[in-house]
Amino acid sequence: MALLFADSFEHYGTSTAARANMLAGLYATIAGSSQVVNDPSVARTGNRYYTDYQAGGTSIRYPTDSNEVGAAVGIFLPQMPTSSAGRCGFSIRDELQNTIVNVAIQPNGSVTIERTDSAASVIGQTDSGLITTGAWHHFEVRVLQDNVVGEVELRINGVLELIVNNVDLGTVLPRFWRTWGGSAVGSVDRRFDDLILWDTTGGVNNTFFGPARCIPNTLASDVAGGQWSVVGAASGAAAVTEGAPNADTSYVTAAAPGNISDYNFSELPPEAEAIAGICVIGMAKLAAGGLGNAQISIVSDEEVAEGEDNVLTSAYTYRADIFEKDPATGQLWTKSAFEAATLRLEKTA
Ligand SMILES: [Ca+2]
Ligand SMILES: [Ca+2]
Repeated sequence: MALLFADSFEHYGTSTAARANMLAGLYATIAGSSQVVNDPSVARTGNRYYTDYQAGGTSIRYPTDSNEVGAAVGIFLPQMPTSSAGRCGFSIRDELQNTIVNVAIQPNGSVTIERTDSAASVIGQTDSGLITTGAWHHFEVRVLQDNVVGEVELRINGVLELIVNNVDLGTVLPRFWRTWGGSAVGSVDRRFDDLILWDTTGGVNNTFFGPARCIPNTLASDVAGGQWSVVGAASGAAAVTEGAPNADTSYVTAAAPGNISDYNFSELPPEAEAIAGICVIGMAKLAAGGLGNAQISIVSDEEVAEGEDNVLTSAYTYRADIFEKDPATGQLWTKSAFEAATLRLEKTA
């Protein structure tokens, strides 16, 4: 595993409903007035992006215990911070949400690496003028947490801008990626799209992704013979593919362990030539008390890449599965192989 999570913010809904949905299983904290915005003219991929206000941050948990992690994200600022105290960006934090490093955009368009939330703790700074308003910039950082040989490497739009070696980055493992703004960031609007989290433990995707995109894909149609029932929609694919979860309005359901349904993906855009991996984010619950498991897998040329066997509860909960390699080849996905593959739902218990 190296690609850990990917999000284009397309399926949580918008505004306050999105905040509640994001907190149903994946994100750990959401700042009070932040939201998903539906604005295709600004979004870097799909129709939507995430925007953060205030100094409080939105965080998502790294699912692994790695001391070396990476984060890639597109950031768009409508206006620059007007003071150093209003600088903004994101953090890598530990289990207690203590900062390991901040990546902060300064009023002069430089990017600083801070060891703590104090502006006095800068351990690296790029040239000025690197970040401009009104355009998406691709930020990617690698953090090696160590209290003697800690490292931070920063790339902007795929270009190495900063590397800091042999710094004390504490004794606690990275655990969260978190949006961040200084004490005076106020109502400055920071926009995020195409968030990718990774670590260095895998055979693929264990280093910088470059200016990658998280392209949203939806289920196009049902494969005949599916054993899950469809409620509230014309097809299973339509029931589970939405711009916002609609709870018990439309869904697919299975009663018997072993029930399987397969679904076809939509075509990818022509520019999707290299595929680093597939992140499937699904929301599920038990319809009644008791026990029940469900699994999301991907089937390619009759070979199955299995996702987690999830123990469900009676609360709708988001979970994410990563499929880095085509199970038919053991290699990264190609566009044609992905488009020929199917998504499988199985009630496993
Ligand atoms: Ca998006
Ligand atoms: Ca639905």
